[in-house]
Amino acid sequence: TPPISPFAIQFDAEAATLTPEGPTLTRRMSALDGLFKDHDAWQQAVADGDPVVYSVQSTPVPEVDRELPQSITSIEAGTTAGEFWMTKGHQHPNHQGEIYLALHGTGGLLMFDGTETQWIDMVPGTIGYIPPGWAHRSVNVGADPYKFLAVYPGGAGHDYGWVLEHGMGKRAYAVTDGFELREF
Ligand code: PAN
Ligand code: ZN
Repeated sequence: TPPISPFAIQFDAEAATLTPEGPTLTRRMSALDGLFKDHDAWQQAVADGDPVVYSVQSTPVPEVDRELPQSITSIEAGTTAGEFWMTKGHQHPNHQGEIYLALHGTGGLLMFDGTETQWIDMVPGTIGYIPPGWAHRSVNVGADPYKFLAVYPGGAGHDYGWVLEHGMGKRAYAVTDGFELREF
């Protein structure tokens, strides 16, 4: 990767966009294999049109050591067998920290260090801090898309297998007055 020159990024918090745009990643339901508690319901949702669950819009900052990439994730509103839609979740293999800034909607930042689970309620203006060594997943617990800005070390890496192996400790389910965390 060639070195990157200083540049300005236009951050529109209202529209939840970053300009200039880098790559956009779209994850449909089929990409969340093995993550929802109810596998049959997940399979049914894949068969019923495989909806987009979330997308991640990056800037042109590369994911390499010592760079500081940013992205905006938008998670659609929805549930699968009562479990709120969420990101896959990952661990940074190099155990580096990260911050999330909530922009729109109502979400949660679920973190798991292999033993303990932590949950941060995320509403516009909340910065959630993810310390090194904590796997993290974002959950949309509202009726609107949940959107947040992430800023993370370019060399952090994304280990998705860790979550498949260890889980996230808790899951967020829809209840009449919001959400409830239940044992994994
Ligand atoms: C975020 C996440 C983003 C999508 O930018 O990568 O929200 O979640 P998954 O990567 O779990 O699919 C981040 O934490 N970067 O390190
Ligand atoms: Zn991360």
